[in-house]
Amino acid sequence: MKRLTLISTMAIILVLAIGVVYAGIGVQATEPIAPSVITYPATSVTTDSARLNGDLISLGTASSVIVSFEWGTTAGGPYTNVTDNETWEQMTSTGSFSANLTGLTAGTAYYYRAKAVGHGTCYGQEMSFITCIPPVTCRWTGGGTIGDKRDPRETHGFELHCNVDQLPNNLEVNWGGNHFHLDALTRVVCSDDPTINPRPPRAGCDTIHGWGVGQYNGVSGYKVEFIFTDAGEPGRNDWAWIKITASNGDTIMEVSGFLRSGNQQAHNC
Ligand SMILES: [Ca+2]
Ligand SMILES: [Ca+2]
Repeated sequence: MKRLTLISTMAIILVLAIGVVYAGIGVQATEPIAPSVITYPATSVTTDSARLNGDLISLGTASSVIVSFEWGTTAGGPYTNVTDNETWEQMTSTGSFSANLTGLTAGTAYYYRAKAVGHGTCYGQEMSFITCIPPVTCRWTGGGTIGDKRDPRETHGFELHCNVDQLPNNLEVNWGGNHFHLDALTRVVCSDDPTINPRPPRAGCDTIHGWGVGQYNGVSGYKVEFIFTDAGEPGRNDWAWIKITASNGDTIMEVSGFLRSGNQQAHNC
């Protein structure tokens, strides 16, 4: 009887030992596996903002994974910023995710990578984008007479903005008893001509090219296109071109040249 009891006890110990071994194998089978993530190109890039995109392609062994982005202005890192807590996302299944960056500097390269934290941490490849350069915005005032003394006397005066919605936008042109009055600026482009170097530079642009509609001798429906440059002071190196056309395309007047008198002045807004 005692012998049987001893055998039974040994059998129980053996079964327990095998159980422990199997349990050990079971732990090994569920060893943690880190998630996998891909960095995608940025979208909605503006002068001061962008959207970063990523894709969680595997959760690994975790039931949920926290995704975010590391970003900065140095290629290859170190990435000095992490998308803030509000844009952190806890994902319980694979899929895409994104985060919006704001307050960025215009015309600057940014580098970023997606990050996923589950049972371990993984990173996507680095991607980059460059924020847009803002359009030049200036205000223009002045006027004068275009051409030399052989040309018919023309005078013009204006206050204009490099934005059709930024008012006022006024232009008056007088020649030979005729006059043109700008009713609305319909398009405008301001730029910085590298060959024009006003000293000192007072504005981010030295050239304004505009299109508009207005009245010729009090009658509406006429078009104007013009270019004015500011080469500093006095205004004799400032250049101007004005063309006024009827609705059928006929040229009413066109004049161009350096200023005989007056001054055209670009200002920062
Ligand atoms: Ca210039
Ligand atoms: Ca000038």
